[in-house]
Amino acid sequence: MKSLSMCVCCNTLSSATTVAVVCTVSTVSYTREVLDFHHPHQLKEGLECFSLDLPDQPETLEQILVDCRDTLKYGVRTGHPRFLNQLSSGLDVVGVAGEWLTSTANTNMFTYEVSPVFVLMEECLLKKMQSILGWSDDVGDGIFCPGGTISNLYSILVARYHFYPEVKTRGMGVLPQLALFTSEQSHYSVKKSAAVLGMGSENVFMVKCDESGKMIPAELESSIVTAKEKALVPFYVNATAGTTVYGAFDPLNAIADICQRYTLWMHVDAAWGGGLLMSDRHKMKLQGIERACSVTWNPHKMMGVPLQCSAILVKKRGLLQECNDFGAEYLFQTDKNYDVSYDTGDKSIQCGRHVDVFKLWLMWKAKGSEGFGSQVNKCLENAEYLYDQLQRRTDFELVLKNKPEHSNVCFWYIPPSLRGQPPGPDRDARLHQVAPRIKGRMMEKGSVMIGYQPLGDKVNFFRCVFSNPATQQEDIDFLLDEITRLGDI
Ligand code: ABU
Repeated sequence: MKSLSMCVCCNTLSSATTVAVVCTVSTVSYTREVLDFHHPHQLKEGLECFSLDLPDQPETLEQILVDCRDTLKYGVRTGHPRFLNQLSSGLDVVGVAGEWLTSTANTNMFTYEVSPVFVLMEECLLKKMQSILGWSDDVGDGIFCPGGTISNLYSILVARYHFYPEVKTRGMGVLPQLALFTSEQSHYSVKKSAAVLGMGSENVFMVKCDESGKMIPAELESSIVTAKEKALVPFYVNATAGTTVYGAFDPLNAIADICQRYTLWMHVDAAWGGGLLMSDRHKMKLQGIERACSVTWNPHKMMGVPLQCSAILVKKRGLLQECNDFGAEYLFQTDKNYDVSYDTGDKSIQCGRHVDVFKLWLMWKAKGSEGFGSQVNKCLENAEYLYDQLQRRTDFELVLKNKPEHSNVCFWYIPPSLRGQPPGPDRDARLHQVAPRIKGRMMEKGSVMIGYQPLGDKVNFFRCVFSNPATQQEDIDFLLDEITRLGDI
């Protein structure tokens, strides 16, 4: 089969003969860096033939091509196997083709009338994802939306509507003071959504986690009791399947038991961890997800779909529509010549909605479910390899002692000046500066990219995440050697 392949080093397309297009091309010696870093003022001032200024007169075609080349040149090569900075990475050639075709179609997801094929593809993908979650055929609904934060926001919106449908028309005055629960390691979007939806971020209870970053069910229960004692009304629990920093999986069955006991809406934020459902080896880490009332799952993370591609899945069919519909008569006429239940746009809080489904559908066709499973396995093997290497080396310290559950690996680099120094505030203060300094040097050199952050009482540490199946063990060896080189300057 003749197919296109994307060069991860220079972002160019070329023709290649392969059996199946599965993932990005990987090479061991790279001709391009991950990035060619410039400070904002340098890019704004303009570089060589590249200027951000908008002309009054049209540019030549030659200059337009230079603009395209330079846009990639001064951007970050997120498809590079050494881009380990973000949960979304990689460059899947079928996904890119899907994105191009989507732009060529240039249509809108709101009605079947203008998106007949894409609307049916969305339905087909949502059903497939629901069956992977373990939901039965007669339940389930959902919508693709712009990212995990918005998917999580939808979960709170529909949960509130489920318990208090009159809020849609009568507003906040009909509500008691509601309380939400999420782990202290969960994504900040839960607090943000509570603020956006007028519930107040202070009414989000941050439930304590164990040392590996998992929510402690007993702490959840005692937070619920505390909220009730303060005359708040608990209604929503967010459990996380794959936390952003540690990649931890909350104990979903234990949380579901508590939600059942207190009649609370259980949402699972599987934006990051949902991809593991595609792997027979790893899907058991999400046991209990079938009991959730709603789930966020971002195929643009672990499944390598080009940004953006995020789904909110809701178990109660019809709830999204009831919660959000306003039946604008210029768009959602009820006397159309087809089954208007396929005008799915009124389920959304948006009007116009980008087509995010085609690239995922096309990739699923090209890889099959098993292909996604292999990609996930490869990324988690990379994480294990990094974990093993870190254990062997004396110049690094793991943040978590146990084998990673997801592809997140967190660690400190200990520069020679700190080796042998006893633990304490002085060492912590100095260690806190190490990761940002090395990261700065990394970016200026452009050789590799990896994230860092403090967390709880832990000073800045590196977080390496693998979601690009093109990353090889050589890249991981390079990462550690490069940190050592840059850290010892
Ligand atoms: N929660 C959005 C993705 C965060 C990250 O890439 O690290």
